[in-house]
Amino acid sequence: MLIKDACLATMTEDGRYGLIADGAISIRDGRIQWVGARQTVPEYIMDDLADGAEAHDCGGRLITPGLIDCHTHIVYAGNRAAEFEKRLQGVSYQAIAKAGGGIAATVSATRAATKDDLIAQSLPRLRRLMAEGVTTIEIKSGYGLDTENEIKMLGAADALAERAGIRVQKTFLGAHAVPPEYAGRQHDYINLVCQEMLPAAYAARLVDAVDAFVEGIAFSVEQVEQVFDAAKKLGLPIKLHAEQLSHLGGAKMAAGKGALSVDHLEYLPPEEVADLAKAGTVAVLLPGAFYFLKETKLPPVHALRENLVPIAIATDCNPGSSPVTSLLLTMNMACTFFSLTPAESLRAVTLNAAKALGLQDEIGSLEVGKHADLVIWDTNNPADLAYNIGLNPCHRIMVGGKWQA
Ligand code: DI6
Ligand code: FE
Repeated sequence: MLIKDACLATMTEDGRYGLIADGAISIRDGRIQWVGARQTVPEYIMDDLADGAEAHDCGGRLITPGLIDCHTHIVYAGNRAAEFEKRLQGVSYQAIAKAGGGIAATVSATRAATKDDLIAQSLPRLRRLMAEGVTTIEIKSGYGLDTENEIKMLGAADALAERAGIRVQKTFLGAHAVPPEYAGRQHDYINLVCQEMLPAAYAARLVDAVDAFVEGIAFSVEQVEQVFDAAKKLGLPIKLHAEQLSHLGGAKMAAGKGALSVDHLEYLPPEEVADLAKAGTVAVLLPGAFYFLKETKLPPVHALRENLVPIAIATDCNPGSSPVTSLLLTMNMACTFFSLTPAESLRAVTLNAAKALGLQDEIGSLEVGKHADLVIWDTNNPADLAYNIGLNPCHRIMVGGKWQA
């Protein structure tokens, strides 16, 4: 297939869109076979066209790589609107968690749900993201907190991929919170995560990466090191929720162990940014959670830029701290709250988001050999994606060379 008369944002150049004004892309076997200016389409592709290959005219529209939401908890049951009301009356997120609400409330609802319930409740959220150009999503477990329910969540994530025609990366987040039956026995729970839950989910082929939460309301750096060592034994990449509500040193530890990404980072001191740079760890910023928790402490964006740490952004879609199903709005928030440029925000949901998942050789830019995951937009200006609030210019999406409804 040849897609032509398009403005391409290839995202292959650092800090810029890598624009090709009158561009064309040829696709073969689900991958990008050639990309460049229309006048330079090679002979062999023109021959394929003459032999009946499909041609698609974009009418000058913008094409970007498919968007990647690299940090979500989209599979869960119920919602926490009542908790939102409490927080608006001045009760803090941490106080609600300590009183047995918060993540624990979603754990009860998720345990009570069947796998089919989880799929049915999560599908509308997933479709909403896809309608705005998301072609790859990372989905974490972490609301099951026992072997059976963590596997149920990851199985639902797998089923959603099939159902919706989207790429899904599954992340095991058994060390998200201490489940009620292990209250006061954190150490025993971490042993269960390492010795039973993670190996079982891995054996079921449901784990692409391992995540954890270092925080006062969750786990200590030492406990999470144990989880990461168990992940390493299985050859699995690691990532971490770190420095979201306080500075505990999780990001530094994770980078030291070669983490793919460290996520949130509002409380990361600028002097620890060099550790991320040295390890090639991606900084994943989550403006939806920053906004919804009314956080005021900003992540060290300037230091991340100075140290050339790749910045990704994601919705963090979850019922407690970021009930957000718009990656375009998230890009807008990254610009307004965190001072990213629109070009940085697009890179943060394409190539850098791919890096955060370890998939930078497969997706995230319009380059020969990568999967043909792309979005056609009803605009010719890539800055429009981060600029508009609530207007969705997505015209059509393609995943692996196939148009999606
Ligand atoms: N940080 C978050 O923002 C989500 N998990 C985490 O560790 C929130 C999870 C929730 O409140 O349900
Ligand atoms: Fe999260």
